[in-house]
Amino acid sequence: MRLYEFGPTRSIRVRWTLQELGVDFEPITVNLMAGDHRRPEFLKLNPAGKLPVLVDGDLVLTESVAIVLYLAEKYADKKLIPTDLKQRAEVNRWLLFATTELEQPLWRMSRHTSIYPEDRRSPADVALAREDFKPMAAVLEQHMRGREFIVGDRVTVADFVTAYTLDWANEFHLLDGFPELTAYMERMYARPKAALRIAAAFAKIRS
Ligand SMILES: N[C@@H](CCC(=O)N[C@@H](CS)C(=O)NCC(=O)O)C(=O)O
Repeated sequence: MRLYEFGPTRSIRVRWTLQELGVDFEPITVNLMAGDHRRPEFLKLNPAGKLPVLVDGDLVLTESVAIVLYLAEKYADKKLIPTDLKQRAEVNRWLLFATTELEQPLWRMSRHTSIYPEDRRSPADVALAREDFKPMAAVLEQHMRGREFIVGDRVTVADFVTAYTLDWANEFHLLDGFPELTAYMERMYARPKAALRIAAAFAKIRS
């Protein structure tokens, strides 16, 4: 199994899942800063030119959430996805919540603060995205009261995806005022097989 990844990106979600599963994999760095994701060899794997990509035999899978679900189902004995239908539905619900309601404002903020060329960045959209994020974070804050994990009483892939997404929010100082989310994220990253925090992954590629 090969994981095409780059330190501080959404590939963290997949690396975290693989580490928790204890599965051997070959990590392949695709340096986004050097433009390696636009090279023809990589575009053959993912025509979208994005990370992460998982290659497992003849399966070439893109989309971080599809990959973590595939891994959880492939190694079902590790119980990173519930077998109960209603609990699985809850896992899917929170995966979609993380990637639509939480991630999208963060993605807009990242684009308008560091990804788009300076003359195309919109400070007004950054401000709007901050406002879009907060009520959705409040929904999760309320959900996490009295809970250790997002669904049920054991860890699932929804926790890895959400904790990474909250760490991304933390990079924008968006978790101030959300003590449950801050504590939950820190608890998740304190797990022995957790991936690196975004800041640490950035520091590693700069060193
Ligand atoms: N929905 C995709 C998003 C993938 C994505 O945008 N990856 C970023 C890194 S976090 C990327 O590769 N960006 C390169 C680019 O957009 O040029 C997923 O979750 O896998």
